[in-house]
Amino acid sequence: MNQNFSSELKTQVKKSLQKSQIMNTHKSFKSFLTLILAPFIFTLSACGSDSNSTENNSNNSTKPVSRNTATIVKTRGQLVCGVSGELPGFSFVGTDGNYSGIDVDVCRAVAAAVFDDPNAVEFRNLNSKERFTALQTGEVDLLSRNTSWTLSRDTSVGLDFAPVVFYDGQGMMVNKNSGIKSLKDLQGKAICTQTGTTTEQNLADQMRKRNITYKSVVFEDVNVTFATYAEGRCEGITADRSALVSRRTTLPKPDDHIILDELLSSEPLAPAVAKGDPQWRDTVKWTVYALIKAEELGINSQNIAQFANSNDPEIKRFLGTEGNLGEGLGLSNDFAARIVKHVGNYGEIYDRNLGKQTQLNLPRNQNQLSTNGGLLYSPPFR
Ligand SMILES: N[C@@H](CCC(=O)N[C@@H](CS)C(=O)NCC(=O)O)C(=O)O
Repeated sequence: MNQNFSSELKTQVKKSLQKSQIMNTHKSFKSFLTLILAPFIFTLSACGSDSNSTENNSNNSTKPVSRNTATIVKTRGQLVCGVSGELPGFSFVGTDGNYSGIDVDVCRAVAAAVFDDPNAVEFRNLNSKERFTALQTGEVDLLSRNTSWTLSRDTSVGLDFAPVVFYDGQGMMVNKNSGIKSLKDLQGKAICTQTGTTTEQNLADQMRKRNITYKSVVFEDVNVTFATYAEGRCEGITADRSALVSRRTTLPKPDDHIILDELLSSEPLAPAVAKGDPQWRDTVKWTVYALIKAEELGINSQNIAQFANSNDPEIKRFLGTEGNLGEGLGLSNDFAARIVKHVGNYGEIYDRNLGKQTQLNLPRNQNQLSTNGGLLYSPPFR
């Protein structure tokens, strides 16, 4: 399915910029000021911005929650899933209000496991800065939003991560005609990025390491960040490579922009839940593993019915026709079958959102199964 995101994004960017100009709320007034003052608020320093101040939106004493999200979700009859909504291929809301993307499909897979209904999900758009608080306060049950697994997020920020759904790395995008070929060519130049991300921190680290002075231009709103770059007010823009590829499709002339070969970091993107809720953590964890295991076993949404009478013990356990693996998670024993039936296996999800037939056309590389040379691998279903 070939998707054209750019016209929908243009409308959203316009709305975002208009919102900044309306100034009828404190937040939009802040955005307005940020936009207007953008050229003046940058940090000019080899150390970049004060990286730790924006990463952990929460304070350092985040306590594990004591809630039973599985029960809350079941009682509500719906999963509330935090996504970005602004990244084609990962999580994107079209003008028709429909969500799509690999992160969105992870939410749907959890709903399929719990309710046998992939549509029992309410999506909430969260920007980089607000995402962790939304999880900690219980505003969302699950964060499935291009979020990098890091030590501090796993400890002081109070998250528990499910397995990685996309192995990524940070990249830098520049205009093809700028003559910029590597990070060192960005000496003294302005670089746009979004606050509350590992991106902001990695940029500071990498430039400091190379002794490169640059102007850090940071925004809370992804649309403003990319619009500022598109207007030529930043010579470079940095984000996860997948995000750069995704958002490049929304720029007025995507082919005018190139992503430099240099990689600034490793960014393992994984769903997360609030720490202190082991049953819910296991539910999300084994939902992701079910997607991977199904691909390992060659089971997909189209052929799953043919496996109903399989006499392979591993397949029987996986599909729940034998044993009681679901019970340990508080789920039906056919939870994995529900996931595959409704949402597909990992490969199907990847292909439909990021694969060759999409505008992103991201090669699977590290996101192949380990048997094909990648990093994806499921522990045994036994
Ligand atoms: N993976 C990095 C970066 C994630 C991130 O939030 N990237 C921005 C830049 S593209 C984004 O997705 N923004 C979308 C939004 O705010 O809705 C992290 O976890 O900190």
